[in-house]
Amino acid sequence: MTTGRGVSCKGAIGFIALVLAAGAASADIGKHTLTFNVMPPGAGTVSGAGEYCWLHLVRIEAEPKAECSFTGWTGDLTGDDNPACVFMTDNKTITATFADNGAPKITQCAANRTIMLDASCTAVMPDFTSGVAATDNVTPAQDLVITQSPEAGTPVGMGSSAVNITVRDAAGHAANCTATLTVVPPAVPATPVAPLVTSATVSTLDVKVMPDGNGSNVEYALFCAATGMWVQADGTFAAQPAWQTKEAWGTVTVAGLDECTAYDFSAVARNCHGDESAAGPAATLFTRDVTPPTGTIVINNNRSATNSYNVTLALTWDDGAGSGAVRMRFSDDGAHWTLWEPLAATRAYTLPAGPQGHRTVRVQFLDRANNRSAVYNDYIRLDTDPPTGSILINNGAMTTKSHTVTLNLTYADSVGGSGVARMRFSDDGAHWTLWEQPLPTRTHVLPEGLGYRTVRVQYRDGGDNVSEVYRDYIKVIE
Ligand SMILES: [Ca+2]
Ligand SMILES: [Ca+2]
Ligand SMILES: [Ca+2]
Repeated sequence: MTTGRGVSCKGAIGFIALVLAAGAASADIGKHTLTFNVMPPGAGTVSGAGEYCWLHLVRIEAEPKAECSFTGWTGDLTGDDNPACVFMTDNKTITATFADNGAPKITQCAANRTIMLDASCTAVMPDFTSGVAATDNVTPAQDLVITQSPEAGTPVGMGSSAVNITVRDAAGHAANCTATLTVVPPAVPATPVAPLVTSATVSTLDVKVMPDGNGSNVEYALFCAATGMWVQADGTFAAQPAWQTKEAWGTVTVAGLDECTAYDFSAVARNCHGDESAAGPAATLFTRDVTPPTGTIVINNNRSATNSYNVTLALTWDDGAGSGAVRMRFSDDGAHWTLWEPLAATRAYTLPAGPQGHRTVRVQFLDRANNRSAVYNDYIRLDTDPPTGSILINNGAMTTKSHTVTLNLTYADSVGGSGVARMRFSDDGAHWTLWEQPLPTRTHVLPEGLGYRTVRVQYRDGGDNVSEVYRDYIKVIE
């Protein structure tokens, strides 16, 4: 066998003579077609195809494409001579087979990509192959097989990782390139809106995390500035936050609260990566106030009696840490009350009409939560009648030699009166002693000189009613 472009077809002559001697059928004489197939398609070309006369000897030659080599003939010619001769005794179809020795060429590798962990902090490898462009000496671009490792859909964690791209031609030759996948944390959650705080009782409040646009995987913690602590899943407080999804929180009943106290709740959101939002605005609600206020009432600075229906009430009230007292009302009999009125520390009050005697004034206070205090009262004796009395000097003696005398005194107050509380004396009806304790007898020194001397007395009761002036006289002699 000879190879190379210098081959001739002379060696085939003897074979032709042999065919003639065999007496080929005359029907075989005429035009015959020589046809080539190329395997794999596009790996090379073959020269010599055409229509030839019977017994024509055709020189054929396979021309491999770049990075290809000729491997042999099949069909109506076998062997691997190249060039080769074909003796046209019939229509012939010959397949030239080439080897593809060239790897594909990647003209553009996949672009690097950055993806974000989703709300549940997972991510999968995206498809990098669609971004790859490659050519091959034989295999058409659309038939090149592009794969990646790790495969698309494989779970990936945070950080950067290499993605190996492989482009394979039909002959199995491969080219590689590398792209980088970077996985970053999920977005920091949006700042939550204020929670919904409802259903106040004396010691509990209901708190609900409200929708804020964050995904269902975002967790929340509930802070209470009033206590400086975090709400736990069971509604208690603790120093550390409890993280739960909105759904898991639902409506939590925060318990163990003080009565009538403001509690403010705000939410913080956290994603699966642990990134926390800013604290949202707070919502505040008071627990209920069920404790009534307390108070005091004093009539006329605690004097025991008065001679006037018009008195002054002094009032105090206290609702402790409660919602605060806001109203008061009054009653003379405990059955009929004035309208609720604004609080005042002092209030003019008119005692009920009627005979003199004790008057009781009752007060009640109201807090913002509508709790009524107990009834507090004070009483004072209304005394409108002045006392009565008498005076005798030295038991009614007509004369005396001494200027020092004894006054005999009687005094009384009317029924229901406050009683005689004071007395005073005067020698001239213009100048009086100070009011003093009443006693049945009292020593008195008459003005100097001889003659008639009159001593005057006045009595005063607990209601400051002053009696008329009672008097007696005596003659001072030598
Ligand atoms: Ca190739
Ligand atoms: Ca209260
Ligand atoms: Ca009186």
